[in-house]
Amino acid sequence: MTDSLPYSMKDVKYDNAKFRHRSLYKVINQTLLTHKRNWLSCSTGKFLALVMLFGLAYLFLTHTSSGPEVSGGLVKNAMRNEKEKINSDGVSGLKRFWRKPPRLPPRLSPDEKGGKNSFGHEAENPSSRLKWVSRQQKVKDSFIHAWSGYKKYAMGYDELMPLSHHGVDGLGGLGATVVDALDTAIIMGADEIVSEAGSWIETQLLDRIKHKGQVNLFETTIRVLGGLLSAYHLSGGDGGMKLTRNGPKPAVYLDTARDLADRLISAFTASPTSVPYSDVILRDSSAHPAPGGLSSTSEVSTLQLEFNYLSMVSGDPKYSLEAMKVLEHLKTLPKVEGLVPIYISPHSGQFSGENIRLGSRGDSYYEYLLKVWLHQGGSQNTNMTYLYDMYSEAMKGVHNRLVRKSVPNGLVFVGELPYGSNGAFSPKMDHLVCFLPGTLALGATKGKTKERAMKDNLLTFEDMENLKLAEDLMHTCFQMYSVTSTGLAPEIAYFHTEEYSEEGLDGGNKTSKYLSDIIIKHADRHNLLRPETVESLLFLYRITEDPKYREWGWQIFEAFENYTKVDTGGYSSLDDVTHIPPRRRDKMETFFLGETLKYLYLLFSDSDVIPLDKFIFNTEAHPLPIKGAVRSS
Ligand code: DMJ
Repeated sequence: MTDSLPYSMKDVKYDNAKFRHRSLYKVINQTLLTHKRNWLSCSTGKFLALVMLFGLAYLFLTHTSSGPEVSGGLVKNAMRNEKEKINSDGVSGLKRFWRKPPRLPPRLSPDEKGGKNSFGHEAENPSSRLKWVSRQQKVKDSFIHAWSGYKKYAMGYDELMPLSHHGVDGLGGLGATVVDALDTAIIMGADEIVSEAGSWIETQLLDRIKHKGQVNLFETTIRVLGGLLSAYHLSGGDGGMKLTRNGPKPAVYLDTARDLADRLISAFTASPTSVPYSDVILRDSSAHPAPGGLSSTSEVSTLQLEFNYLSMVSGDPKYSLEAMKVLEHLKTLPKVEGLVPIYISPHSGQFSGENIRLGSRGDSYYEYLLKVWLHQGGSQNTNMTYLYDMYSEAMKGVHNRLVRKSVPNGLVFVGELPYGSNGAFSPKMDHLVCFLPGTLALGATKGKTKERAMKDNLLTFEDMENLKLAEDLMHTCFQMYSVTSTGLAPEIAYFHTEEYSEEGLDGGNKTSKYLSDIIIKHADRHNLLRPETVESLLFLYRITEDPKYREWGWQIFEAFENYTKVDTGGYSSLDDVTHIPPRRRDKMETFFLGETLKYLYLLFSDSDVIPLDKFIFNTEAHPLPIKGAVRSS
């Protein structure tokens, strides 16, 4: 090594220091420090000392830190980290000047990777990172705005009516928005909201649970029980992450969850079969079937993540035992290539009717087959293999029976079989089906990146097919937004096929290539601020690392901002997404805070915030730690 080389031996011995840019000052500094001679005694040494003095003076005069400070939690930290990262590439002051280079894990430099991953996606650079950090902050601002409206006009009610400035109890009166929003606030570092929501839960919720009447088993489990359990873990319970110091002790969330579940469990025990009743009367812990006697298939099969986790952390197996009986029973019922009707009878334990779809009443049956399996340890846990088998068979059924392409532009969509496997195919797709791309991607790589899973040889042919379907469906779900005048998706879309077309029912965005592929009927033009598309964007982005999914999420977020934000606080649903200005509906659904904004925030965050291979999101976006995968650091 010659004296003029700009690296000390110490630098080249580890990490990728040789790829890092070195400033002139650092070069001189290290040359001087590593030189064995008494350098001040020679003229070159004196000259270098002079240069160094000038350099130090220059640093003092020119490098004071600048740029706007952003307040709050993870965003603030990320902004700070960003500034540090950017500064560390250049010259930023005395402290950094003397600091030893950090010990980084061995990593390919962007140069070495050609700035791309093996799928050709650009590696994130510091300025694009900053862009996402600031977009993430915008999502947090929206969350704060949504909460401010709720707090002002509807605190303690289930939902906000943002136009009339009222609250409404559409979910039984357990303050569903408070509990649904809490873990989003924890993840975002919205400390004030964590305190407000936490103290409401501590002082009010138990009393509500003891005295309220009828609630729906499914809605209460996914929103309230799921929200409490996730808050319990994220605030440090169960050796959890302790993302917040605000709010009550984690035990408050767990005790409340337990009291609630002790009442909800009557839906299982009161039923003559393993299929629970749909409704519970909280105050006397009794349960009864829904008015028509039937339960929704998705509802009875979307309780297990929450009940299993409660058993894990409480040490009482009864919750898990009751909830898992449902899935064990569903395993034994006849299916059409894994696909099931959307109704089931708690009296007979049999499916009812023939209507098969992945939209309303069917959706999260398929989601939980996969997620409960993953949550219980995936392939490590052989007792649960039947769940993965049911999921895998059902996805083959989706490929074979429900997937079609639209004309003229070939959008891949998932339709319905309203009259069963021998009946006609309907090219109807609920926005709810847009959970599927995310689930398919998760099922393919089990939460790892596609690159990692491929390098480790983990992907089967079936996984690759499912991943491809996930990407195709993701594109379609995004186009359901892009074809409308507002840039927001309708509740339901139909697809133009060889067999089916209707004139004059397009989304209104005349510049969209897919205008005639997607048909939107008048009755289906509303938007309820639903999360499914941004949920899947998060999974697709984290798994494929393709930045286009983030850009799509940003476009959707901007459309929400443009058309659903209410000046006085909160966000509203819309009557018609094809018309500008869209007429507003006086309702802010709890899942806008619990899911939509959380998924957008995470889409713009680093992938190690609530990592997909350590957490499972319940169907209401409440992350629960995978068995054995998460311990506090
Ligand atoms: C949420 O309550 C859940 O995501 C559920 O699985 C489906 N419906 C809403 C959101 O659209």
